[in-house]
Amino acid sequence: MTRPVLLMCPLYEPTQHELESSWAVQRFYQAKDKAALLSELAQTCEVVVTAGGRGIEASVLSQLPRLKLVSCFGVGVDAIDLDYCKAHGIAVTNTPDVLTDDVADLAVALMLASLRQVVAADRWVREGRWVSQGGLPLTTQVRGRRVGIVGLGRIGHGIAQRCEAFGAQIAYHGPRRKPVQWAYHADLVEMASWADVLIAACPGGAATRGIVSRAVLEALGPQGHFVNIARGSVVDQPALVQGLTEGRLGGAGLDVFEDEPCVPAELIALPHVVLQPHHGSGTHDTRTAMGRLTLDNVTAWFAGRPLLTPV
Ligand code: 8YV
Repeated sequence: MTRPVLLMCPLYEPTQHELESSWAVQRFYQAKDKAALLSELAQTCEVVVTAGGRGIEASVLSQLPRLKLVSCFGVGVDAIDLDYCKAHGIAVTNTPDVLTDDVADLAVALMLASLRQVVAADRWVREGRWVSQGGLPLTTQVRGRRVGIVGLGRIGHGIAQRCEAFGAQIAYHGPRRKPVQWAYHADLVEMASWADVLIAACPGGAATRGIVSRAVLEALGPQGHFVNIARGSVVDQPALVQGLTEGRLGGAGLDVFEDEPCVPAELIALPHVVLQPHHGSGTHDTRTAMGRLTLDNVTAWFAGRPLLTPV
């Protein structure tokens, strides 16, 4: 109970409860005087816990000269200043694997929702249009569609397997070819020209910022659908909004945005876009498993044992 832990943001409630029962947790996000809290912890705080969306920036890290571990509740560590951590010998852990299935499931759900207009069809029934106007205008089949996956990591791989089960054709883009049966495209514009559906599943951060560019979206074209379960930063969001508004892109299913939780009003107004509040990993099962890993990494560090999932 004596070891201090700085908590950057609220966590899944049972995880936070266990963290706060085990260690002397200080809630950064509720501190009125953040500078005073950091200076109080400067000589004692060795562990920070944060989440994927919040991360931790160099201006906070630099106030904690004794820091040894940042344990992240989430697989994406793009909001953590990894360069600073590396340069100062601070270990970073995340929660890979345990969320792969849920995030891949949501990607496929968004693809189906976009192609089959699941959300618009729900509105059609609720608004009485089935009675007044008849059936929904016809939609697009998944079987046989060409699905291009941006980033064939664990989650991208899970998406590819699921799409294959739906009878889609699969290709992928990433920094390097992998030993898989699916077609590799080194050029993302080229893959987007081939694809009917483009699914972003790559990590966020500087290396992928804006890779789904205006040119990529143009190549996907007016019949194309874009799905994003990665990070808002990987797509040129103004170009995405413009493409969807002007009918130069067919549809989209989006779980992540540039400036969460703010979603551009233009996207909210578009009936053929399916929007989700960044909850790819948002099931009790997965959040419980993510919490377990986050806590076990902290415990391991305090006990002097090897970290479970170092980045
Ligand atoms: C969030 C995610 O971390 O794992 C990631 O990278 O984007 C999510 O799982 C989650 O919302 C917890 O904040």
